Amino acid sequence: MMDRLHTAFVLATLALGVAPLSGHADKTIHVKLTDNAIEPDPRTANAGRVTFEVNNAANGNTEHEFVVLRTDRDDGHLPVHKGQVTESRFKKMGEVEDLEHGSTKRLSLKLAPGRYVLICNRPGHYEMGMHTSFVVAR
Ligand SMILES: [Cu+2]
Repeated sequence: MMDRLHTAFVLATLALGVAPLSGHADKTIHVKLTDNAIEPDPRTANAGRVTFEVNNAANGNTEHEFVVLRTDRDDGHLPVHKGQVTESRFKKMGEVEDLEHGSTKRLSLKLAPGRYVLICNRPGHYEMGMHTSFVVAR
């Protein structure tokens, strides 16, 4: 009896492993950093594991970074001190730093439903427009 249950369990697990679970698959968001913008594609994801693939596509030779904050605030109205968003005021989900010109880095996060903002917090870059909103649905 136990053997049959165990076999059924193993078979079910194997079936799950090969089935195209599009609704549950990891979601990759392609993020383009430019000199004055952050452009995620797409701009939303379902809750769960979300992988941001961040590319520094800016023209200049400037290094950029990518920070994910959890907040209901408008991405254009975050508190700024000396050219940098005050990250300590928010729940920081994760970041990738030191993105050289042309390079790509990945950031994989487990995100709950809600509103987030994506910023580059190199001094002055937020104020130059490197921010956008990101929504995680159920
Ligand atoms: Cu930047």
